[in-house]
Amino acid sequence: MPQVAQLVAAPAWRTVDFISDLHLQPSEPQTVQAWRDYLTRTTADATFILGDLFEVWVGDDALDEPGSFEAECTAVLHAAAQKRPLFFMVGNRDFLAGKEFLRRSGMTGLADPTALQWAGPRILLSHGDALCLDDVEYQQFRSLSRSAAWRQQVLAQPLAARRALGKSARSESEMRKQSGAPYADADAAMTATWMLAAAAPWLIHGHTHQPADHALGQDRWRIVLSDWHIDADTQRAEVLRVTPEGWQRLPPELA
Ligand SMILES: [Mn+2]
Repeated sequence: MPQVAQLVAAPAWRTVDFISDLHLQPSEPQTVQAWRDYLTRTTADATFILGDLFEVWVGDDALDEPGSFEAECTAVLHAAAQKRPLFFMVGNRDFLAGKEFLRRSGMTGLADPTALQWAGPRILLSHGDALCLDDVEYQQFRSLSRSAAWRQQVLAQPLAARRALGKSARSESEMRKQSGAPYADADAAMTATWMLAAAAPWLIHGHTHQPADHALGQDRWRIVLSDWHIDADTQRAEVLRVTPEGWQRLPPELA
């Protein structure tokens, strides 16, 4: 069980949005545009981005490349963060996003998991990958890749080499997707352990691309965020909006 970080909401917050798994990449311009429009227009008091904002993040030094996709997206975030607080938790695709990215985007970084205390029920926030215990191979990679030594070793490689690495990792996962291998879901026992440890009746997470509201009994809920994939045939994108009255799933253009 990882340590649960704590975040106390500003008392004035009434409307809080949660998004994740946008997998932003230059080859999916409609998804990028919908995300940009949402951030520019939303009336939420705060927006939480719970991981896999980017399809891949190869290091914060990508921001120094003039006109890079990363720099462009970071400018969008920075503009949005002037209007309302933005929070960011890394996912399994963008876990190399670091302090410089946070500084330039104006976002506040969140540890995974973090418990949010606000006007409503306490909410545990996570990307969700750490809960998918059935994906044994991935869990091994996860513990390896989150070590300082691994990070250092990867970030010491030239940016071009890291971009190439990111590309091959992406095509590998694409092949796996097409092979029809079933996706792991959050482990029920581990989910219960986390929620109990955090004293949180709600868990909000992404990662699985299986958006749903799971009733866990006794008014406890596991609320799974949608991925954003507007360029695909199965167009989908969703903002989870939480108010003291409850939650709703909105198309981004209505949020
Ligand atoms: Mn993920």
